[in-house]
Amino acid sequence: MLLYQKNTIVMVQNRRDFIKISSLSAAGVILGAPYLRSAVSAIGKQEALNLQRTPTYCEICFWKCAGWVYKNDDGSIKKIVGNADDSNCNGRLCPRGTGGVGMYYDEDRLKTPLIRVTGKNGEQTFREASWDEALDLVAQKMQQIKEKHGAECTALFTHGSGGHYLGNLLKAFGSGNIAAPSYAQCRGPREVAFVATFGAGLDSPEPTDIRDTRCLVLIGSHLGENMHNGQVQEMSDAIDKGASIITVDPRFSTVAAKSKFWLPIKPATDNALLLAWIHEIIYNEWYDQKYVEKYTYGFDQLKEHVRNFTPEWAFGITTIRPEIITETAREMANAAPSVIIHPGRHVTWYGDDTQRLRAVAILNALLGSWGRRGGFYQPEKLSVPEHPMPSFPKPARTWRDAMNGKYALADLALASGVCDATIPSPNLDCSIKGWIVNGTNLIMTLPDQKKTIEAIQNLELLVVIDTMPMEITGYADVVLPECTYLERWDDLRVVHGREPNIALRMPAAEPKYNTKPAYWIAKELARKMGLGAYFDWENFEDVLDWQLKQIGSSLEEMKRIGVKNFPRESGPLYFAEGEDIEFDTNTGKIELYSTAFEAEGFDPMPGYTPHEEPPAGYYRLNYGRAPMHTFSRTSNNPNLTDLMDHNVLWVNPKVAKEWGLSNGQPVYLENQDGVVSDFPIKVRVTERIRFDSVYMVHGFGHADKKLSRAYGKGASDSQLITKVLTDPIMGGTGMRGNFVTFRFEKKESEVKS
Ligand SMILES: Nc1nc2c(c(=O)[nH]1)N[C@H]1C(S)=C(S)[C@@H](COP(=O)(O)OP(=O)(O)OC[C@H]3O[C@@H](n4cnc5c(=O)[nH]c(N)nc54)[C@H](O)[C@@H]3O)O[C@H]1N2
Ligand SMILES: Nc1nc2c(c(=O)[nH]1)N[C@H]1C(S)=C(S)[C@@H](COP(=O)(O)OP(=O)(O)OC[C@H]3O[C@@H](n4cnc5c(=O)[nH]c(N)nc54)[C@H](O)[C@@H]3O)O[C@H]1N2
Ligand code: SF4
Ligand SMILES: [Mo]
Repeated sequence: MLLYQKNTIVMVQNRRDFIKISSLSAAGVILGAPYLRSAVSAIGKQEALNLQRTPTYCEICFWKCAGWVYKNDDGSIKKIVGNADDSNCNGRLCPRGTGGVGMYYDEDRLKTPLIRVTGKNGEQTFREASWDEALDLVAQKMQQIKEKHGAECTALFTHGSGGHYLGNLLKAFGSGNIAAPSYAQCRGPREVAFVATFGAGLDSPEPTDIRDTRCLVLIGSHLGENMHNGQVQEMSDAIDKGASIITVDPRFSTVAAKSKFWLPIKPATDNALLLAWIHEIIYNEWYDQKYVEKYTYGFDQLKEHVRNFTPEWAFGITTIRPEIITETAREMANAAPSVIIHPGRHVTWYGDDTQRLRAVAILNALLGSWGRRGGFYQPEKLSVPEHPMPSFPKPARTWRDAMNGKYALADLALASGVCDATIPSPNLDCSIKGWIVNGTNLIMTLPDQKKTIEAIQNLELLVVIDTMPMEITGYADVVLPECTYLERWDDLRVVHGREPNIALRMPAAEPKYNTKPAYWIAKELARKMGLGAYFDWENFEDVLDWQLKQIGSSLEEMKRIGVKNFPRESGPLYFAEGEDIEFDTNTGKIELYSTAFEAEGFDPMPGYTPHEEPPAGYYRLNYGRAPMHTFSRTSNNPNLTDLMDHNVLWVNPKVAKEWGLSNGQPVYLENQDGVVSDFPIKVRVTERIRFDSVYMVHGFGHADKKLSRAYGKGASDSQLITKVLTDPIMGGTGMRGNFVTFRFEKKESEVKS
């Protein structure tokens, strides 16, 4: 815990009580005009305010659709619409993107920098601070950590635009620990699996050629509830054109209703289904023989490997009838190569996820869909040069050194790994001592909240840069309020789609309250830390203009058009018939048999391992997305809470009957480790979920009263995910191995104040 006294920092204790930011507003400290004025001058008087519409790209999720912001006569924001020239959205935003306005108007926003202080009786609170004071404190504390432990004992957790500037700051400081939960808690396993197979990852937007596909296989991926805009649009076009959809999901998802086949698989058994599909496609000779012969490595080993993985074998595991397994395999083969076995995006499920995604990649390879129309196209590789800056020092150690040789195949830092490396252990030379957390609500995002909080208690500094008083801000030593994406410049958005394009984000309004953009925060911190040379520019507009001029555009042009499309330069979208191709793998081939996995001591071909099943009276906790919300970040957004303000618990009628549950009845949930949900969640009795699972939308159940619309609404899946199934190959944190039972009341001792 830090105290700030006459420019010195005194460590008074290591305990961090969660501070409800609401205590501040109760004290009635409201910002005065001087703060506002300083914010305006920092951004510069914007001619933006005179434009009828200003370009932006959305930050409500990371599909990053480009749009136009329209304003009222008084300069306040009226609405956001899609930019018709943008391939990510084709002029149409999703409900969340339209509702992004609510983020700007949310009166619960963070309003000014805050510093944790301890009162006489040991009670911890935040007090308001000026930017100068708050940033001085951060800079001094970072310097102290550097002197005491080394710069490499600091880390950045990030999601969203600010990560680039803050990442550069951290690298300049001497640390390479830059982690995003959107990797080890999201798409990491599929990237590693596809790199091992095709020598290329998938990135975002994924190069799935859905628009021209004839068969789309969705394993878990619940497109339509998962509202990644361009993909959902392409899927509905493909359906209109007669493509068949095969959905594998224990839940009757929105897209299951549009599917030719819905396979209500027993949860945690997908690997068995995938192996049986591979078996059927190989042994019925439905694979693309020319493609497999020319481009792949290890076919004979694979054929032998899957010999006994028959549909009959898989039936016993998955509950999917053998004839359906064969029929769906034939459906895919009939469409090949215009078939996509979709890799999904949030794939950290059961700890064997990289191998599941290997099976997905192998299926695509056998059907010849990689590099083919209606399968996976070859993405463009446009890049925008970085504004000149000195090279970064080499960090003395990185998060990887703390992993003791594990997860060598992970291509990005693991947020969970950095969190682990913050808890002192005999295996660590030095645990991490300082965190900067930007735009990621780690308490709701990393599984096993107790561990995250334990890590936080070991820190000497926790800085949180956020727009809202979310769970993570309550643990901060210093809270730095960022202005919303509608009030700031940011890096150019670069899309490597079929054709490359860029989009501009510029402020549509002046920052409300005493908030600042992340680039400004990074630059100011750099200056205070003696690293100003890395941010050698006056205004961020100048950086953008310089970058744009390098690629034949200008800021002036981009303000007018918002999105600029460039001609494709990376060659054709699809492989030519018989073309010689060198894949970026050890063998130069598509590896059905992974030499990279073998070298690391992992199975070179995916197998099947059974997973734990729910004990009697417990149900597997399943979770997913709702079209009108993004994670926990929108759950207080006034426009979006109008559409949905709480989550509900899907319960199969058989289970409901057994427990005497009725529609709308509130229940608490208790997991296998005895953790009881903070709040009750209302039951929704529905045939759409299997009897062995329950389902809820992630991101609800906030426990901070300062979130006036989200507080106490529904339950938090994150709170109940205490058991983590870690992927041995890349360290992804499987989160679907948790089981819950129903509770009708809580004991007094379980009620949090
Ligand atoms: N509206 C909205 N859209 C979003 C987001 C958002 O927050 N809101 N977030 C975006 C992000 S970052 C991501 S990563 C994606 C996530 O979206 P997806 O990648 O589509 O997520 P999944 O976890 O694959 O999908 C959840 C589905 O998996 C099913 N499922 C659960 N267990 C199993 C199982 O054992 N086997 C199978 N086959 N299915 C199972 C669930 O029933 C549910 O329908 O969504 C993106 N799009
Ligand atoms: N239990 C559970 N855990 C999950 C998932 C799940 O479904 N269930 N999904 C996983 C997946 S797929 C992903 S990608 C991750 C995502 O996890 P995160 O990236 O952590 O997403 P959020 O929880 O929405 O946290 C976003 C935070 O950013 C803040 N924020 C919003 N806009 C801005 C901004 O402009 N600037 C700044 N500085 N802050 C901003 C929000 O207020 C919020 O505190 O979570 C993973 N973890
Ligand atoms: S999909 Fe929706 S929330 Fe995501 S960037 Fe596009 S408009 Fe915004
Ligand atoms: Mo994600």
